[in-house]
Amino acid sequence: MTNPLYDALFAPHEGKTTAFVHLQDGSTLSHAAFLDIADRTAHALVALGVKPGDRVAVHAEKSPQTLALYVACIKAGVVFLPLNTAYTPKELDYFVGDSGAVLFVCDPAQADAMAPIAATAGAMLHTLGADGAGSLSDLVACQPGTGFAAVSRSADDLAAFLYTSGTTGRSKGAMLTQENLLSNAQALVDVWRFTADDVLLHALPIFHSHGLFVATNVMALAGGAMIFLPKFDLETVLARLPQATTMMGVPTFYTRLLDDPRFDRDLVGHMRLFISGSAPLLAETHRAFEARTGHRILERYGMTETSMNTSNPYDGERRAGTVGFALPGVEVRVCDPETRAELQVGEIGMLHVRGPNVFKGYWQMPEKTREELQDDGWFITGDLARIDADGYVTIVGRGKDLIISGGYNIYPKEIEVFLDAQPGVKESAVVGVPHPDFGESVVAVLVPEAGATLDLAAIETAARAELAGFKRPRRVEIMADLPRNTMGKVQKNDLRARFASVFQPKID
Ligand code: MCA
Ligand code: AMP
Repeated sequence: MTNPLYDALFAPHEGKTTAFVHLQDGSTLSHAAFLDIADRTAHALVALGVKPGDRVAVHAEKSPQTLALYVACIKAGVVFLPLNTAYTPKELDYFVGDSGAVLFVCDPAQADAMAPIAATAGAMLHTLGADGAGSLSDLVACQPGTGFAAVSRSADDLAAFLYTSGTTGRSKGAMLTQENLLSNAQALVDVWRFTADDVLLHALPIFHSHGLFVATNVMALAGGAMIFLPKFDLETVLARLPQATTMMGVPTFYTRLLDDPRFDRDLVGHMRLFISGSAPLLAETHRAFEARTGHRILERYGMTETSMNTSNPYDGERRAGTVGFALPGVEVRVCDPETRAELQVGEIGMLHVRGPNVFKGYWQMPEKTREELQDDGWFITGDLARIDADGYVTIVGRGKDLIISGGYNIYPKEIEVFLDAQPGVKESAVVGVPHPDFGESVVAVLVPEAGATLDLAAIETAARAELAGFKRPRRVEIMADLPRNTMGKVQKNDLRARFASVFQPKID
């Protein structure tokens, strides 16, 4: 009986009394104590009737108990589906229903709002709060501790679902197998030299690939410890860095640190490694970071569908503005976006990736899967890139209409569909423009119907009710017409250029 992911990441640490999770309140959970909670949680899942292959949708704050629920799912052969805590009930309704989740775990404070969603989807509803309390925890507390026998899984069995939005239409559930997650964790521990001596400063959310798989799976495999913070809070991060050896973050983490003069060489001289990803790290941030701290940030590149694909080297040159080389076992190539023919070294085209990290497909979307995942295993990333003669990959742009704000993906189409439905709006266009804190932020251009006066306050209220906060336009502009080319296509480049500096600080 084997469960490759559990056997590699967690089984070796059963009974180990060294620290796994350091919490913000100063307390610590050992590997053994954490795995004890995971075992109890796995027993609770079974008691609830959750079976191998079932989906468990989780909309809960970051806590050791939420992480233990993830491990319990792996051990019980259940598919873990984490959901951004910022999602509104309207957004969650789709994910819970589409995934066919049998159990929906939410925050106790939101139980009333979530009950209709669970009822419609036919899912059981349980609660788990940031403090670890809730109806699920009550059930977990009555279960036996260690001794849950890992459910046998093959490498190809599903371990997790992560929804990613699409440039058109509905969000897609990316199905990730045990092998996808395990192969990536092994490659990253190897190339980034993680060991049991490492302490990772973990301030990322755990509902995305970055915080859950890259950070947590790597630390579990290495047998190290995490300083597990509920979110990125500058004061807390500055206070805890002296106890860490490594940190992973989105570029916003690093620009926020650089904005504070207390972040200096003395504070982080002891650190082994800073890693950045999820969004482009500006070359100027890379250089400013080195000048201030003496550390060269190691930038890597990945996607929800593939986990990590490339990384700058640990020992060699960490080249600013590039995302480094293909990871061991992963192939990358650049192809013509139309013909899909492979391009020459140095040419810009669509980046394709292939390897054990590449997902199994989109849940119940065989056509979408075929569009992006070729029969020969190559996945079309939607990112435009160049590979230099020495193998460094540079992401030069996106072939997909996508905004990345503070590491969160925002699909303009989704916001446009919402805006177009607002009273008095004839049409809309949503673009991302540079933002000093979030890298990019959202500008919405609204075209009113003839004679209509738009009620922007009402639109803002509706946006708060329907869209996760990070997706809301930070700036709304009204125009009589959208710029279009002769084919009638909206010229988003024109809009991006026109509003390029709306978020830039004014220089007097
Ligand atoms: C929060 N807000 C945001 C964002 N985050 N607005 C735009 N972009 C954001 N990223 C808004 C909230 O809606 C709220 O708005 C206000 O900011 C304050 O919320 P708060 O939570 O306090 O914000 P924050 O602490 O400033 O958060 C910024 C953050 C956070 C620390 C950068 O967004 C973050 O942790 N980002 C990491 C995302 C991540 O893990 N991405 C990995 C994806 P209002 O006041 O109006 O209500 S995985 C991935 O991309 C691939 C696989 C990869 O390669 O890793
Ligand atoms: P997600 O759908 O959340 O997995 O986001 C994946 C997307 O984030 C990729 O397709 C890229 O567009 C972007 N991304 C991730 N890491 C980087 C990076 N280091 N540089 C540039 N873009 C990145």
